[in-house]
Amino acid sequence: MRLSQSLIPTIKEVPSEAQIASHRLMLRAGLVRQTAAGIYAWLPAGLRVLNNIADIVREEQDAAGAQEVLMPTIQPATLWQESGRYEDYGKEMLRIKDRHERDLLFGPTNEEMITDLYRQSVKSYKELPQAAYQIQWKFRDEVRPRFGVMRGREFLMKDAYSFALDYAGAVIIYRRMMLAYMRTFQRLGVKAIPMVADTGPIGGDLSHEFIILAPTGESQVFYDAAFEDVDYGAGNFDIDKSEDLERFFGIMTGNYAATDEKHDLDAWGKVAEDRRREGRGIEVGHIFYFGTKYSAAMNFSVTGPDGQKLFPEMGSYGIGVSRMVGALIEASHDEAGIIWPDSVAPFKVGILNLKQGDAVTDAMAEDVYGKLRKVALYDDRSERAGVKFADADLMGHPWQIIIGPRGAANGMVELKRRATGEREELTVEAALAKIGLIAN
Ligand code: 5CA
Repeated sequence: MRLSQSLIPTIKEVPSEAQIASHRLMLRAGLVRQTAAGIYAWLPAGLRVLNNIADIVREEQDAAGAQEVLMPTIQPATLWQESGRYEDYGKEMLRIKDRHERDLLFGPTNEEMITDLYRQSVKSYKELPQAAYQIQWKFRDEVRPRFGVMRGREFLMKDAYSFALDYAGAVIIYRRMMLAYMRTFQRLGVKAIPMVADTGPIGGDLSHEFIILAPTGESQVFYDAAFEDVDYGAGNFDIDKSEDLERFFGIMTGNYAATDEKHDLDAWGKVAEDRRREGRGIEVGHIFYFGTKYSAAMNFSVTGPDGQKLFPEMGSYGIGVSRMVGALIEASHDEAGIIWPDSVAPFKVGILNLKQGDAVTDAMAEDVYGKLRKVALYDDRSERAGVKFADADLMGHPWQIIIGPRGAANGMVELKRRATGEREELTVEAALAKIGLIAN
């Protein structure tokens, strides 16, 4: 994209309404704009990040055997009356009436709807186990939306739901999902730790939340060093082998990890001193096993092998996709701006034309842009070099190709790596080869 013709409104001033780094940087880098309290519009650069995260989440959900669906954001109240949650959910639920005075709501989560969809079509034990997921907007009328997209009212969630025939089957899916989550976070370039959690309004008796480590996170976390060097990749764990899942789950649950609310000093004291780690973290995911809570309440049963009636054992699994954008920034930024992990960056490369209007510089910059059209943001504005340097650092492109008149005259560009600040002078070909984009 050409920055001169893009809706990427960077700002130099620090927005006064933003209390945390990621909120400030998302506004300053032109990723989002607030349209009402806790409700945000995603501008082109922000949307690219959101989509990149969603793509990684999707690939790992597919690999875990879940199938993608898309349910509506608006739900009939009758479904929630069946489960008994319509009254329980309280003021966080946005309730709507249509022109026929029918009660609707903007979904805060989808346990009831997915149970209804399965109830309509799945009748036999032979069709289970199954898992389905969607990446869809949710609305929760939070009393105090804050920290930008981290605690919004409208937010994008990946929510998955599973149906198994018995407890043992449900546990296998729960573990697969946990492994899929750890793989997702690894690919997103962040360290995440699963912790035993309360189940809240979703209910159930087994639950973990996933905290990613970020120095500015909202909760204090205590964990064993064992979490630091696990490789969650397919080379280490086969997601389709139950013995691998068991080994994985053993590492995740056999080592100490807790947020400050659940911190247990006795148990912590038993962790070897050189293995104790402390930090700050942000909750980005939450998974639940709740047995037959919804299937029984909503009368969804299948016929078992002996003709008996079985209520499927269910679980649900959430990742805050839009919160993840803020959380990644909390985990990876400096004084100058965002430092995107390569896997989610909106643009892999920023091309900085330091002398817009100079024939030789323009020609070279246009040539480089021509080669990198899909992955680059070309700063072709008639701005001072200083403004372009500052904005490129603010926007956090992993690589910058800096093109000035002196270098251009000799066929050279400067290549800068955002994360380390390293710069070197190279030919265009060498720069592209180094970034790994020569084939694009
Ligand atoms: N039904 C379950 C799992 S599908 C569920 O709703 N779980 S949840 O309430 O824990 O939400 C899942 C994830 O959504 C959270 O871990 C968090 O990352 C994200 N989330 C929840 N509330 C908000 C919010 N107000 N703003 C942004 N993200 C949120």
